[in-house]
Order: sequence, then C-alpha cells, then structure tokens
Amino acid sequence: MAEQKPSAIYLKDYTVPNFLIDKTELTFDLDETQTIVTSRLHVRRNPDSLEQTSPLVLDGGEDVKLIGVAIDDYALPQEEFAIKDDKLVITATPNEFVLTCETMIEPQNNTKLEGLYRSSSMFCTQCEAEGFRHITYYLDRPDVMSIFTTTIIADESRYPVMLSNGNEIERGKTDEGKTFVTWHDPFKKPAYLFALVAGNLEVLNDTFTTMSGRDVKLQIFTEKHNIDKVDFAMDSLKRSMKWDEEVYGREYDLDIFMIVAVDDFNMGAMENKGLNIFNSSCLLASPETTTDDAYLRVEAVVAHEYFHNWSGNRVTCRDWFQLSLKEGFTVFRDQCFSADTHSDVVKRVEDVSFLKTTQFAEDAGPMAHPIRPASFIEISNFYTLTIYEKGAEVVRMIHTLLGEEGFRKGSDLYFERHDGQAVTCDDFVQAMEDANGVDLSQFKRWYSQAGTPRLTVSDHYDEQAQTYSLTIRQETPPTPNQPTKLALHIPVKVGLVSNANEALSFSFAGQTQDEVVLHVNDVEQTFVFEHVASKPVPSLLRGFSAPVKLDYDYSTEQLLQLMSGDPDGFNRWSASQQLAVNELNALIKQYQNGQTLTEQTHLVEGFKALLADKTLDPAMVALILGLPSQAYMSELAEKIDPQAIKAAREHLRVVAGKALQAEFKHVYESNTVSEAYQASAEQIAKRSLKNAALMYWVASGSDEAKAAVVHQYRDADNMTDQYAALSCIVHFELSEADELLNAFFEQWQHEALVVNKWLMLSAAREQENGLEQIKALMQHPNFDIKNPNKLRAVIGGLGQNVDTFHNLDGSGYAFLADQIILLNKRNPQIASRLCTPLTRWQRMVPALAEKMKGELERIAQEDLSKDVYEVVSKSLA
Ligand code: LYS
Repeated sequence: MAEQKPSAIYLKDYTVPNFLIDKTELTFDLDETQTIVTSRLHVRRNPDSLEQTSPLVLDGGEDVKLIGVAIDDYALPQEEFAIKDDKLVITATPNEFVLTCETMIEPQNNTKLEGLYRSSSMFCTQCEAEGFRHITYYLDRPDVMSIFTTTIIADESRYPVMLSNGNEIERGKTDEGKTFVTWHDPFKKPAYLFALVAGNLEVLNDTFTTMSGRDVKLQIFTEKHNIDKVDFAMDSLKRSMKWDEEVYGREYDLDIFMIVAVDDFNMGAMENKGLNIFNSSCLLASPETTTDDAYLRVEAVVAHEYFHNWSGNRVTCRDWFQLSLKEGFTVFRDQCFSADTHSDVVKRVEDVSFLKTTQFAEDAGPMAHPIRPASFIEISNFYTLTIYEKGAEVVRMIHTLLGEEGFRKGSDLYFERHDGQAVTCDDFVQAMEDANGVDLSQFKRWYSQAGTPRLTVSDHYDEQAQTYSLTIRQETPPTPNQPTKLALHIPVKVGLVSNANEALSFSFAGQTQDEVVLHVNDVEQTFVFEHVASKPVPSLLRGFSAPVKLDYDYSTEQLLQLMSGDPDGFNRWSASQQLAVNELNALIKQYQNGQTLTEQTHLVEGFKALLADKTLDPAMVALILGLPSQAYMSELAEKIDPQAIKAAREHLRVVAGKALQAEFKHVYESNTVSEAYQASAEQIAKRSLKNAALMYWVASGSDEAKAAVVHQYRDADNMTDQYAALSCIVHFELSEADELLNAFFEQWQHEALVVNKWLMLSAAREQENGLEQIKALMQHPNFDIKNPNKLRAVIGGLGQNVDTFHNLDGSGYAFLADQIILLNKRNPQIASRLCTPLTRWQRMVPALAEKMKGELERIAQEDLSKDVYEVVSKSLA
C-alpha cells in the first residue's frame, strides 16, 4: 500500500469557502498534444468566512502544469506562490482581484476520463465531481458559483463544432487563422457543471415551445455515423420538458439545450448546464441495434439529465455529502416520468427489484453508508446505488407522507426559496415541512442512518370483535461505524384481502377505507383495524412504500391468494416473487445436501393460471414469470453459494418449461407484434412476454421450440427479438450457438454498442475454458481497454458467468483482481467499480470467501489510487 494512506474528509468539518469567484473567463487553445488554458478569475474574499486573512488555495491536479500566474496583471514571481499537494497556494492577495492563470494540459494522455479528454475524434469534458481541477486551478467545490464565459480556439477544419455552456456570443478568426467561439452562460454555477466539446459532429435540430411561449432550440450532436439514432432521444427530451412543466411547474431557462454523445465515458451521462454530455449507450437508439430495455434507459437518462436543470443546477449541492439532494430527488423524478409514460406498476416492479438486488447488497456490505454520508475518502466512490436509488426511495416516502399536492407545495417552496443557491438535504426537508406544516424530524434519520431496516410483522384476528391487529417491529442492523440505530419513521401502506380473493374494507382511525398508510415510528407498535368481516390476508408494504425488508410468515396459500386477488398490482408481483424465492431456497438446500432436486408444484400452478388469464398486462405476466435473479438470491442468502443458486434456478426453469410446454408455446405464438417496431408500452410488453415464454419453451427441450428460437433469430427485424433469441440459443447451448454468435458479430461489427452486447454475451457464456475465452475477448480487435463500455461488457459478462467467475480454484477472482490492478492508476473510477463483487467476500461460502479475500489483499499490496484504496481498505477492515 502507498506510504501515505489517503485520509477521509468529514461532513462535520464543513466551512464556507474563504474566497468567492464571481466571474470565470476561460480560454482554451485546443491542441491534441498540448492544450493551453487561460483563466481569468474575478475573486473576492467571502464576507461570511471566519478566516479573513487566509491564503488563497486553489485545487489542481498532478496533470495540470502551471505556466504562469498573475494578480491584477502583476505576474507573480516564484517566491510569491507555491504548489503543494497539487494545490496552488498564494499567501498574500488583495481582498478583491483578478487572478490570471495559464496552464497546460494533455487531453490525449488523459485516461481517467475526468477533466478535458479525447474520445475518438473529439474533445470533451467530465467535471463532476472534482474534474475541473484537472483543467485549471480553481475553487473546485459546489458552493463556489460563478458566471462562466468560455472561448474555444481550434482548427475549424478538424473541429467545426465547438460548444460550451450557455449561448454562443461571438465567433471569429485568430491572427494565426484558427477559429474562436465564445460562449456565455448567464446562470451562475459551480465548476462541476462546466462543459466543453469540440469535434467534427453532426447535429439533429428541433425546437420546444415552453409553457410561457419561449422557443428553445434543441440540438443533439453525435459523430456522423450515429446521427440517424437520436430521434428517440429528441422525442424523449421534448416529452421530459413538457412533463416537468406539467408536474413540477418547471420551465427551461436558456434559449438553447444541447446534448452530445461520446463513446468513452465513465458513467451514464452528465447534466452540464445547457450542454449535457452522454455516454453514447444512453443516447443512441434504433430498432435494429437497440433493445427495448436500452430504449427505456435512453428515455430515463435523457429525462434524468434534463430534470437536473432544476434539481441540481438551479438549486445545487452545498458540498458533496449532499449528493443525494440532487441525485435521489432527480431519480425519483425520472422514475415518475417513466411511470407516467408507460405502466406505473411495471416501472415500480423494475425499480424495486433493482433496489432490492443491488442497493440492499450495498447496504449489507463494507461500503454501506447513509444517503448523506458522514465521511469519504474519494467522492467518486459515492455515486452509489444508496445515494441514487435509496435516495429516491426516501424522497418517495416524503411524497407518500405528504400526498401529491403537499409534495408539490413543498417542491415549489424549495425551488423558489433556494433558486441560485447551493444547499443541503436539510434545506430540502425544511421546505417540505414548512409548506405543509408537518414535522419530519424523526423522518430525517433516513438521511443519516445506513443499512436496510427489517420489519417483522405478526397479526391477530378476533372473530368475535371483528378486529384485526398488526404488530410491527422495526430493526436496522449495524453497519460500519454505526453499531446501533434509532427507530425510523416508516410509511407502511397496507390493505386487506379476503379469503374470496377480494379487497376487504375496514375502519381505521374512525374511517372506513380499503387501504391505509401506517406510520411506523417506534421499535414496536400494534395497529388495530375494526369492522373486518372475515380473517384477512394482509397486503403489506403496498407499492413498496418504504425501502425495507419485510418479514411476515406468509403461507403458500396466502401468497397464492395475494397473487391472484390483491388489488395492488405491485403486491401481486411481490407475492409471486416470494413464492418463487421459497421454492428456490428449498431447491438450494437440496442441492447443498447432495439430494435430487424435487420441487413443489405451487409455482407451476401459479404460472399456469397466470398464462391462462387474458385480462393481465403482458408486461406484468412477463415480470412474474421472471425467476428471482442470481443476484437477488445471492442478496437473500445467509452465505452465498453461486453454484447452488444457479442449479436451483435452472432446475425450476426446466421444470416449469416442461410442465407448461403447450402454454408457453401458445403464449409465444400469440404475442407476436406484427406492426413496425415502436418503443411503446404496448409493444414492449408483448415482446417481453413473448421472449420470456420462449425461454421456458426452449428450456423444456422441445425440438419445435429450438427451431422457433433459431427462426426468430434469423427473422428478427429488431434487436430485442434478435438478441433475446441469441441469448436463449447461447444459454441453452443449442447446436447453432457458435455459428450464430459469430454471425451476430459479423453482422454488427461496425456498431460499437451492439459489439458490446456481443462481448457481454460471449463473456457470460459458460464453457469449459471460460477464462481463456474471456482473455481472448480482451485481445479481440474490437475490444479496447480504454473504453469503459467495453470493459464493463466483458467484466459484466464474467460476473454473470457463474462457473468461470466463481471457479473454486480462484482463477476468476484472480483475473478480476489483475484487471483492477491494471486499471488502478489508468482509470481509478472504473477500477474502483470493478472491485464491487470482491467487497461481498464475507457473504460468500467459506471456500470462495477465502479466495476473494486473498485477491483483495493482493490488490492492497499495490500503490493504490484513492478510489481503489478506499474500497479495498474498507472491505478488509
Ligand atoms: N450527475 C451525473 C448523473 O446525472 C453523474 C455524474 C457522475 C460523476 N462521477 O447521474
């Protein structure tokens, strides 16, 4: 490990900045080898700071070379400034001055993809969270907000498109014959929202008329060969703009809104003011190259980044501990947008499965943290499922507690009160409280307590008195640095279902109703429902009204009842999942005991009824048919045994396939979409059911099914059907697997995003020599270790490849560790993300746990980046 261990910073140490920067004027002289950045910062001491004589300390990076620095045009001699730990320190300054800095950076050598870098033929930036300091020296913290004017100078023949935030205000030629373009952003913003793009790009133009009648110019830029794939993103953008006006009363503020697609990007996308930059995987879509899932992701990410214009840009974060203020809220907003656009139940099921699989696992591991962490070593490590997804759940609970209207009053007040400010999660909750006259002080513990609370529920029905009581106990398990927890305020939405599979009304708090939100705020509480006509089955936590684990000892019969009779669609799915989980757990035990796997018949019977019911939304049926994933079963396991989980899932799939062969065939054949491809809710639903049925039908071993899946592959006119067929063919190792996997590559080798799907599927393919295959993929001419999408495809595929990754000899883990070591300094953010599976080592069965731990210890020997250091050291603590 490095000599000097990176240290943590703490929320409790926050102090206001000592200096402010009112105006920021930047000039970029773009060049492939050396880019010169000149900044003119209009600096003044912060009157609110307690330190009125402190030196000016600007953040920088090891990759920024200082050429010269001046105060009010007086060039500072060597002895009047210092560079210490990448920071530029100037001891004596006036109270108000213009600081000029000239620096040199090398974008083409920037492999971290943070700051200014090259992606294929273009220049682009990524500044959140602390990337701006890799461009020039600055007060790189979100509570320093400034008005930016940016001039880009470049050779126009190679970079005809030169973009930055705001509006273009000037364009001309320099003395050397280069072109310059100047952009001015009238809204003050922190440096993390700065962006610059230059390249030879195509554009799709459109306009949007806002609710007050202003025309906004919309532009989406891509490299030439991709411009035919942005119509859906443009349409999603316009729908998002309208939705934010209708649902939140928020109008767009600049005259122009631009989005650029880049291939090399560490995450999904970035909400830079007026100039969003997207990973091309989250922007490009065409029926032939993009699956339905990816379409939905494009729509959600476009919406997410657009919504940030208010929840993030107009009102931003005071410090990075408050990240969930903008991300949790914005995820909640994009989830609601997608729910309104498609089916709300389906969307909720998808979001909740994702949360329960991935965020719950994070909450149960060494990196567990509250949605507002108290400390971190590297902020990039905190763009987590907890900040985003659990953060959204916390906002959703506020929405549940206040109701639609109350929540809107709260958000109106929040935006009005804090427009143009950098604020905290407390400010958000305060606005919700003030607008509604409620007290959310206990609720706020959700912001500071980590871990997934567990609710244990028991009940009693008194036939004589016709009362039904529910006793709810809450407990949040210890997490790193938080051994004990306080009781949370948890909204639990409940309904009752009768033995005749119908909703049972009841009276609660003196009112007759069908559904109620219980306020659980004590360690143990009993709630009494009156006038309950018969012994009910409780439908608990409807719509997943809180991000908790629920323990209620449902019998199989009760689960079947809820599955068919619960008016809450979400809980119908939930019951089916529980049934499948129970079944899988029994099979897992048998496998571990060396017994022959023998299943109960309930699930198959449930499926049968489901497939026969013509009234159901095909998307819901597909979701219910989806067996709990390998990852979800792992999350639930006491000790994770990947082989046992895999065997149980495979067994169940084959059993259901065989038992219901005729039904699956029928559902497959009757859900064909004959119209031209559309990413509409209706078509997506049909395709998802059709392809779910196909998987079972093929699992049955039927020759007819095998012929059908190969036929579907060859005949498909859209990627959803083509890829579903190919996955099925590869998964069941049909005799055509090699041929078609090759054919798929041949057909799509010029479409980078499709090649990534091929990489992923090939890496996930379970074969004897799995690891050799994966190594070969990483040598493939279409692989590129600099491209995060390709890396994620191969390593993601490896993670799904149970036999290869979890090989008892530890070779899978060792290979992953090698990649982490390789990327540790090249791209620390990606390297750190790749550590995730290893952080779960304590949850694995002992033989695997030891191997994983060994690899973490091997990584720890290296000179680690802060990013990897934090994850590895916390995992070994
Ligand atoms: N703010 C971006 C988003 O919308 C992500 C930035 C990630 C920075 N490391 O999710």
